[in-house]
Amino acid sequence: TKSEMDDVLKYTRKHYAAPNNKMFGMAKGKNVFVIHLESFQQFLINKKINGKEVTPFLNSLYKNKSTYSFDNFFHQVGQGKTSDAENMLETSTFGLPQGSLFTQFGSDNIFQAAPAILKQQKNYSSAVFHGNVASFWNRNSVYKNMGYQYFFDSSYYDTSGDKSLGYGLKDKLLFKDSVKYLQRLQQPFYAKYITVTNHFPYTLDNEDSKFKTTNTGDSSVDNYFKTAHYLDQSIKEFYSYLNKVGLLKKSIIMLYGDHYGISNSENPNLAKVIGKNPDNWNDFDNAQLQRVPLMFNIPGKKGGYVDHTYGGEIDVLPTLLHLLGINTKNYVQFGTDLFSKEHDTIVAFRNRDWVSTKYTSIGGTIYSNKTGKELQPSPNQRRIFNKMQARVNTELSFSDELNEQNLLRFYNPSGFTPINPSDYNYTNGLQ
Ligand code: GP9
Ligand code: MN
Repeated sequence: TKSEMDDVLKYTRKHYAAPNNKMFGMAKGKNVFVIHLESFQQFLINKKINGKEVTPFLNSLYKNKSTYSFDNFFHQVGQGKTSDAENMLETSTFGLPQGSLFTQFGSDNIFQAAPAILKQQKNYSSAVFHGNVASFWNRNSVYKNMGYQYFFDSSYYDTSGDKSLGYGLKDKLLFKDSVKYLQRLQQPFYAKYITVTNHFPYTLDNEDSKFKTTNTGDSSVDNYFKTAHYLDQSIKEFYSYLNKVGLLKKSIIMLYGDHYGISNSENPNLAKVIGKNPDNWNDFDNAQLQRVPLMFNIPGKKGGYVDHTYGGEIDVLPTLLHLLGINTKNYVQFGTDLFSKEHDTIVAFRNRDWVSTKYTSIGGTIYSNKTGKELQPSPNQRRIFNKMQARVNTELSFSDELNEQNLLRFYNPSGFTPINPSDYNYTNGLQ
């Protein structure tokens, strides 16, 4: 109902974090590339195997002065995996406690999503490039409701023979074969690339990755480094194209890992490779491995650095919009700008566990981030942790209420026109 919507609004307005003046508008008017690094975890960054960097190109971006990188950034997906990550990044609302929001509500819900906001505020065009079929995760419906103008799914590329693997067109080919569509997008544009090759079970033809990997005996772990290396090369090739045609300096490129690639049950096999002890491996160790990269690369800028702020996928949209010089106050968003002094540093996982700057809470057990050891909280500490837990619960429940009841139909901020999905017909895209 309308009054439920009002309660959500009361919460998000109070939780809102004002932009940081130093960062607001830094990428104003630029094209936006969102590069979705499939199953890519933070430990890959700067990792060497047999003396060789796994992802040399991303490493160079990570530490480049033109990049704002985060090293305490966590994925927050649930069962909707990639689609949950997409939902958080496009709408700054959480995925669902069970299942995928894209699948369950994506066809009918009203969204205040990035493509619509960018179109209406700054006349951006928008497109998704992805090597899998359009119906996967119900994307063909969801994207229309989000206001995506174009969706270049696998039907737009030659995916025959060994050009594609499990989840679709190989990444190098996706980047390469997309440019004929990209070239024709009206600028400024918001273009999202969803890669697929670095996806479980991490199979790849030998000629595609010559990377000499680990020998742990766990085939996921060993092959993960090979496909991650391939993904890195594909980004490098795309960058060299963007540079050649002059798009690079007119753009902000945001790169992020959507979720873990190595599951909790395999983490002990990974432990030694990343310099950790596999004995007594526990829930705290698993939680720490849910870090994924987030980088805002703004070619031409010089103030970039590695930011240690704690945050998660829910925080990306307000951060990006503020970089583009767009106010977010009127939208319903659960995340807060990572650069804001008022940023909320408690990172909620979908199951209500959480990580904060000093403590990690798993199933009600509190660990110290510094020692990795379980805490025996004093009554006073207990009160503080209970409060933090309550904040996490509130945030998740309001997001669920909003999405499960499609409450945005009761709230139309000024300057926002709800999307009419029938305005979009991807089968007649730019083909
Ligand atoms: C496929 C892809 C994979 O289109 O995006 O999704 P995931 O299995 O990671 O959720
Ligand atoms: Mn994924």
